[in-house]
Amino acid sequence: MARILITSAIPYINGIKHLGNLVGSQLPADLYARYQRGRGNEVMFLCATDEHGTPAELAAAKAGKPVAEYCADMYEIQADIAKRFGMSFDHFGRSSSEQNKKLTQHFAGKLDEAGLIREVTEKQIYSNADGRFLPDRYIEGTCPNCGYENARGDQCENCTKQLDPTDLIEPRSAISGSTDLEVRETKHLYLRQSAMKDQLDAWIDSKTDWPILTTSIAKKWLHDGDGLQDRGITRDLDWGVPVKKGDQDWPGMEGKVFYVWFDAPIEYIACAKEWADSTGKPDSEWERWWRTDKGADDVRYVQFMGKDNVPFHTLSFPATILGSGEPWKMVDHLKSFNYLNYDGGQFSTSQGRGVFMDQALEILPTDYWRWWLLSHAPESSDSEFTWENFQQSVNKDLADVLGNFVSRITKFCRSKFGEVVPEGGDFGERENALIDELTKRVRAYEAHMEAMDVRKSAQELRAIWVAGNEYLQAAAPWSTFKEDPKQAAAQVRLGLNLIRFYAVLSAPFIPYTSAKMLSAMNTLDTSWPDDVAAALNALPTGHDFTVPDVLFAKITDEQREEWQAKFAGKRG
Ligand code: B3M
Ligand code: ZN
Repeated sequence: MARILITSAIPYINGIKHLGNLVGSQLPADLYARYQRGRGNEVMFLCATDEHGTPAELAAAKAGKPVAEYCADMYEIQADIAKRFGMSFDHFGRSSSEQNKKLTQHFAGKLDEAGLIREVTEKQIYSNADGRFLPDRYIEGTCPNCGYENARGDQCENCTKQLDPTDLIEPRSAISGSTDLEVRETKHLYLRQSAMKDQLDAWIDSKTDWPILTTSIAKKWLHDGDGLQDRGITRDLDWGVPVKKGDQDWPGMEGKVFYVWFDAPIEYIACAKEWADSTGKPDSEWERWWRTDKGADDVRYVQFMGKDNVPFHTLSFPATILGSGEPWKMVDHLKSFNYLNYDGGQFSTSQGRGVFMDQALEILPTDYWRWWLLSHAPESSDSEFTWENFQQSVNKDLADVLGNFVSRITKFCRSKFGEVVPEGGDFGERENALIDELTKRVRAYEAHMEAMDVRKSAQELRAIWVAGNEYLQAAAPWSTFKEDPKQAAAQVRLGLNLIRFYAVLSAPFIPYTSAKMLSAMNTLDTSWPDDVAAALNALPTGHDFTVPDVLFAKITDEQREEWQAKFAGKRG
């Protein structure tokens, strides 16, 4: 039994995620976790909310809540919606946890001991009225490029030009509107990534099986321009992990916190401790996943994320871990995704454009979305959600191919033999040909799943469903029944067994439907079809079943048009 550690990029706390976020991290990670558990491997699947930094502060201010309260509320909402999307996390943690605070401070202390932190004095904008330094996005003013009056200090939303706060004409505080701003000196900590460049470069070079999308991004940051830069890891904010070295104060850093991207990946580790603590397990239980000196040397660690997160996971976080000099488990495989676009444009959280996780489930069950998103995952390039494509894929793949198969065979059996697996003759040539084809396809499906080729896995699974349909069409038990009821019974027995077989294979993609199929077939046997012929004999003659309700309703043209119109504008 292999041991597999899986993390998904941890979603920002500032609101419910859209489907583009979901398909780039949590959903494929869940697919992989479910598949590996299905194969009998030991899995630890972790995710959390990313709760620090300016996005959290701004969102809380907008919601009119203290930031800690906002995060606690939003955590519950995100945990609930992830659960309803079928995310099978072993633990869904919070980067604001006590465990993460301690571990983040611990790493900072170790990095400092190793001489990998330097202090830098910088100039930053201070607001006298607010009594605080303002991060870039807390400063607003007129864009020098297009004249837009509400440009932010980091970027103008109107013309997209990247800005420095000092570029803005008539800068003001986004918190109070005050123009009483001045430039002040402030001290920050920098992680000396440049000193670790060769070590990181060698580490990336050793990852020969990583997707090009992943390594090319890492290599670009290592070698383009002046090469890998040192990174500021502290901020002048109230909300975050207070800057300390271990449990010691850090002179001169009072009132400052670590940068959100410093503590967020550390939460992958802290989350495992949260899991152990919350379930009353000793530290050895989480350490066997994360400490190579405590059993994690035989763990395979896989990360899932969107491409914009890759630099942090290939460089900054590894620099933190390597720099600590401690035996932490490092990532073995990093699966990254391109972007999913929405109907001719981009999904956008700030503009409320596209379909968000909560809205999706208001109109259709989880598995419809899981199937479409995974079978169209933006792997080799960006991909696009359109309502036409969604309708077509649901109606064809799910309703016509899988749903129809299940409905036809169960109803036919009920009408001729009752709701019980009939006694029939032996399998003939047609059945053996099907078993051969399915064996080849299942092996291909396993290979794609192992390789995390999400789209190819979906295509293969669909082909496996199609093969059963084609068999049923050709064998036509409804015709066979007239001349040879015994042969028809054998065909039906095979068909009913195919339902269980499909339920097991399809569970990583469509877990809720898979559970319905297993329950209709009245079985708890979810064993993986290592031997396809044996798997198609799992339900014996005389085994009871029930005809399930329709598994997938087709999306009508009216529904499609209604949703298209409903989701065309901004989220309300
Ligand atoms: N929260 C960005 C994102 O949600 C960030 C990921 C952190 S992973 C440690 O895309
Ligand atoms: Zn502008």
